[in-house]
Amino acid sequence: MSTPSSSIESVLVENRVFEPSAATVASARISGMPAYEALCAEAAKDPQAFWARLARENLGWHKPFTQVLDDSQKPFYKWFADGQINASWNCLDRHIGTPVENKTAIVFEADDGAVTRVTYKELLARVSQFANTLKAMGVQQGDRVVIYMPMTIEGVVAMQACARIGATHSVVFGGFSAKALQERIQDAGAVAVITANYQMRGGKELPLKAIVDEGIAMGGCESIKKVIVFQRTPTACNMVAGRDVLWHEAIAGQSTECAPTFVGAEHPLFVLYTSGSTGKPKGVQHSTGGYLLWARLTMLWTFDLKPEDVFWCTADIGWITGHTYVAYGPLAAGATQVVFEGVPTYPNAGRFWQMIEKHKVTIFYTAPTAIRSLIKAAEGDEKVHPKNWNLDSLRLLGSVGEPINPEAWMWYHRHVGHERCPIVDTFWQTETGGHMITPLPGATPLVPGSCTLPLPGIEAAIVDEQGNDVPNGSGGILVVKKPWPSMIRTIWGDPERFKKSYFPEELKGYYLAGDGAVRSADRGYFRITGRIDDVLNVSGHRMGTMEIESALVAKTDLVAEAAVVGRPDDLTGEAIVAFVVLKRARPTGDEAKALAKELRDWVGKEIGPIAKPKDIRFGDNLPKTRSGKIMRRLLRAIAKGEAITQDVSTLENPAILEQLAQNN
Ligand code: 6R9
Repeated sequence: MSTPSSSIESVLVENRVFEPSAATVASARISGMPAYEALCAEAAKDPQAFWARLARENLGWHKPFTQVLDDSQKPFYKWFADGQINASWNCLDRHIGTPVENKTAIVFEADDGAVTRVTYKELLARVSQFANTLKAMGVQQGDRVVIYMPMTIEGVVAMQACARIGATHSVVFGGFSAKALQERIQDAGAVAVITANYQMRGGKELPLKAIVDEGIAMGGCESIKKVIVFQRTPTACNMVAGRDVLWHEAIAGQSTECAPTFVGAEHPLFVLYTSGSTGKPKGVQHSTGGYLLWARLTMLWTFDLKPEDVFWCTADIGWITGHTYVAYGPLAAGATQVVFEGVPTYPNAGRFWQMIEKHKVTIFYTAPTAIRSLIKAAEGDEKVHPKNWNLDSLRLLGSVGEPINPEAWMWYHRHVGHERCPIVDTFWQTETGGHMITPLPGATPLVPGSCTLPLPGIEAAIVDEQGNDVPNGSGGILVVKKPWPSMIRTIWGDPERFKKSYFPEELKGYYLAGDGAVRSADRGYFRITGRIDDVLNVSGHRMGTMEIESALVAKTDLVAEAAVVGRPDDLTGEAIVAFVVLKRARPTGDEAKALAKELRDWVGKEIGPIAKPKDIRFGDNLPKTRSGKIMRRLLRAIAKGEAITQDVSTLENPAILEQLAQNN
């Protein structure tokens, strides 16, 4: 862990401030800064009473909780532990008998533009029927189920059905490789996989089931008893007799009514794997009660959701954003939401704008990397500029996944929001379950590139390496000082790693986010300066450098040693650069090019295409200290193309720097 340098301040001076309009303030649930401050004061005065009030007002409890926070085994905090609840009941059944029951829950737009709608009532029937199917196959409360699905209504149904019967789902992003899938199945000890034969992305039919077969065939997946295959496209796929069943055949004859299984509030709703600073991804375990409270409440607070809104979060259900703001939050809040199967650039880079017009989207939530690539496309081709579509339905924009640079923020504000829509730059993580630091549209004055202030009840702070507060204006380590209901409960199967990763001893028991941050001197606004561990953020996706290094050295016939670092990239935020020492002479020219391609493809196979290094450089060796430690700060400078001005006196082999700095 290292403290980010405070020189960062100089490049981050941003003086533009955008106040919320009087009309937005007037209609907002949290209306004006005094209302925000009042909630913060309520939370500070008596946190337990604050959270208890919100949990009672926002969720339906089968058995009410009497205990709010149990911190007797910190950092293994428990919330509302003696309460009983079901997440699917809170997303679906609760709306039955209210005006929401016949409201559209999901507007699904397929890759080819075909649109399907389901109401809340219909969604409940589909979830119940699939829940009965899972039960009939022997899936029980507490079992883990891996979901490897495209963005579809069925993807959401699969998650909700697991929640309904108390099974813990673990969604694996459809872009992950067979190997990555196998590791997750093994780690979770899953009893079933729910997948599709193929997925459609950008007009291409891509296999999913074949990857499941490959992953299971790699071994160690004996826990898997059933594979359920949703037939997304007419193309047939391999089916293993006795193990595999087609979704539509399996659900036939199952009742569309299924009583929800009420579970303790701490029951693990899901495990979602994310990259950390070691080679092995962490299974982030979330609770049912605390998680769902925050999923619903942040829909109401951050997005100030109104009954007539059409909400669209573009994230895939394979990421936390797709869990909280597709599969759970919008449904728990009774919203109409758009679910999109495809990619932003197909059939052209105007797809998002076209869909906003077509579905009259009012709240649009996407990632800076998507915005930056659409800016580039619009600047290169007038025809895909958002001005070609009617975006008047929009009232609120959101950003998530990585810092949004002020230029991209301004473009989003002007060309998508028409200087009328507030932008909520939401900082949060897989581990936090939902938004942590974010503007509120009807209260917070906006500063481009800043996620502004913590939500009420979230005690975010910036500290030094001993856990002491640093003054506004100086950079430091982002922590959260008090537990909150939707926080990570543990790392699946590895409580020790949970403690070490998130509650290191030197930080006074604070939650360590893993990001650096700085607060502005004037307003105390937070600005995230990037990860302080060995985690990269590539197009809003977390990638561990160690994970990529492990994948590279797993190519044992070729690679002797590898070091991976990040380099700033205009489009993807960070780009992956790998320095590789081969078991043969250092290649140059065409040979180097061919080998770099081979290694890139290898990493794509080992982890997934998102982990492929952009740049691979071969060296006779890596820069190391006399004790043999790879000097990553030097590699980072080389990757950026910077001259080495740092102290290299501890370096064993200084000549290597020049060699690595040359492009192969
Ligand atoms: C929700 C999500 C978490 C990491 C996080 C940070 C970065 C997310 C951000 C942001 C600056 C924002 N991050 N939102 N950085 N501003 N608004 O993305 O979860 O995939 O776990 O990534 O993403 O570095 O630590 P996850």
